[in-house]
Amino acid sequence: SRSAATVGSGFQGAAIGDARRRHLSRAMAYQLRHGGTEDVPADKHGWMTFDDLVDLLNGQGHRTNEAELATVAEAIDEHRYEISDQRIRALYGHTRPVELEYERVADGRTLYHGTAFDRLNSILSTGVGLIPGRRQWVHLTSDPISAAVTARRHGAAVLLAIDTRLVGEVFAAGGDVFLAKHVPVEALSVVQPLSLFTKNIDVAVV
Ligand code: HQG
Repeated sequence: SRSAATVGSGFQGAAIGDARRRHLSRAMAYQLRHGGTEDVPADKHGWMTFDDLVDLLNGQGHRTNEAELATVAEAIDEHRYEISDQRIRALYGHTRPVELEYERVADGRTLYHGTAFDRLNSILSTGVGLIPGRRQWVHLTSDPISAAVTARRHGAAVLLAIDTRLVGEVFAAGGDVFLAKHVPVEALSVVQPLSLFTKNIDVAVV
């Protein structure tokens, strides 16, 4: 991936602590997905200039700069952002409408979605399935562990598996994140957490 120096000001990706990185990434994601102002806009494709994002974040007291934000956005396990031409955008998670072209996947893979136990009735029993809510898309992942981590933000966690053969269209958003406009109930099943580890248990027993 591109080095921070290509967008920055000679700050060559200096070390940044994990806590600071997570803190900044959360603040960046918030602005790029939901925030911005009339003075500091994102365009219809979701792009914001680094200058504008730095101004926004510094206005909130983050004391950052373009090079530090680029370092955060390009960290090895960070897939939330895209950088191009002195601009940055979030790749998923938007509440505002944004024109972003995703690659469709249609290989019938199993994906996961973590949710809260107290939402199951609304998701399954009412027959609604998974809907985007405030966001533009339903967010799915190929990684059951990261789905479980997401679920914990909402309360007592439940892990759902999705048979994507039964979902209209699924798109890859980067990293292990996938998007759909709707996931029908037929495509959903509740995963018993232990089943994720069955292979390991088998190995241990043998
Ligand atoms: C739930 C993180 C009731 C849905 C993650 C979820 C993700 C329903 C909540 C990304 C429902 C929406 C997005 C229905 C769906 N009835 N509840 N019919 N259908 N829901 O925060 O997926 O770390 O908007 O289960 O990894 O939790 O920020 O979506 O609980 O990719 O980069 O409605 O955010 O990525 O919650 O998270 P959210 P999410 P980052």
